[in-house]
Amino acid sequence: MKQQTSRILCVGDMHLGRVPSRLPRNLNRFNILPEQLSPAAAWQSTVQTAIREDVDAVLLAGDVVEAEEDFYEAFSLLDAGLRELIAAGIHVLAVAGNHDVMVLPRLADSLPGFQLLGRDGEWEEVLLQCQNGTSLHILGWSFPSRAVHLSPLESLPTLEAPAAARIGLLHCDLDAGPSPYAPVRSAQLRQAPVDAWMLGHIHSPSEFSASRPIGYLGSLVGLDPSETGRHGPWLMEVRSKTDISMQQLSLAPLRWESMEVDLSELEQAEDLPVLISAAVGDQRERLAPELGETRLVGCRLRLVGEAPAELDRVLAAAREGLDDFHHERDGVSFFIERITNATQPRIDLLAMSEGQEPPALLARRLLVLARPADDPEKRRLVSAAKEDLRRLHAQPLWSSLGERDLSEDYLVDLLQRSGRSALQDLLAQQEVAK
Ligand SMILES: [Mn+2]
Repeated sequence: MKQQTSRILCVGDMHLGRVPSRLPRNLNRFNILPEQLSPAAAWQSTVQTAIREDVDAVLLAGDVVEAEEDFYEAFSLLDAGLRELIAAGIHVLAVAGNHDVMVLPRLADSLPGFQLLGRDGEWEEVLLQCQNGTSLHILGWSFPSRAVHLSPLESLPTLEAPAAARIGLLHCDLDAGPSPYAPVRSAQLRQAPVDAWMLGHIHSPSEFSASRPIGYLGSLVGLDPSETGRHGPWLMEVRSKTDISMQQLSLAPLRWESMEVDLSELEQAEDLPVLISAAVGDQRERLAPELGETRLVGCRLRLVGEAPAELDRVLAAAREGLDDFHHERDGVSFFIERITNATQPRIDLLAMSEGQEPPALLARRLLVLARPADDPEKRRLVSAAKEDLRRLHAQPLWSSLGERDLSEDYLVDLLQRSGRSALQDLLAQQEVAK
């Protein structure tokens, strides 16, 4: 017998009307218009996807619009998309978040087929008939005012566990302690007879568990550089009450990434732009399988490791030229939003190794470690480290480390990294003491 599956598209915080911040100044060089990157563009492609995929329902988890005042444009885009969905025979249900207390009730009153759940802060449940003859319960609660200090779960009526799956739709502040945004504890959600909770409010999407998904859908588009990674609606497939899967669709046209670039191996500062280009290219390769409908990726770079001489000068020039940076492949463009410098100064080990102070002794050992493998002094250092680590691993506390293969390469790398880190610490202490 064919498995009976209901399919629902779940949409998190859209904030229609908001323009993503920190976009590059001259977007036109990417052949992209700002409105193609907006939540409204993502909403339109969400609507098209719902129709193409012929889903049973679209659920909106609140904060659908950014501002209740001055939202005429957002309102008409929302309205147009909802009408398309309804005309295609798709159920559309929403709960209001703290941003759309007024707008959603008004829209629900004027648009038959668009259903607001849990108006005035009263829990409400509807039974959806799906295309394959199955049904689903959708349970929801809407913000009655912009601030709600009590957990909505406190007023959840006693519910029977129905035969069909029950999906909860709620805008709330999860496990955040006291909050004006409907504070809720995970335990409360788990205790309720609800098979999946789709939440709005926090913009970073959750990892959903395989059997009983509970978590945040995330913003539909990353609205600023802190909203990194994949964003988009989630396709939920309900096979039974205990078999509900979630898959996020990469429909957001704009994506933010934060990346670390290690300068330790960079011989001269002049090569910084080449290293940055290569790092962005690598990132593109990593992201390729999940770029979906992404058009533009904004990268926030953090430089780490030991910096070569003259980095500041080259970095200043690189920052000046950021507007010209452009990496484009297969229709996806990358730009650099910001570069922060978290490097440490590179140590001149040779100069440092003069003298008898602890930093000098450490610097001399690091120089020894850089010699060829057959150098007798290096061999002594490495085998002493091997003995120490063996003894350590034999102790019960460290036994979980197991029988690590203490190869020469591993040991040299470990000693170099820990030695350099200790030397940086010693030098920093000296700076403070000065
Ligand atoms: Mn919110």
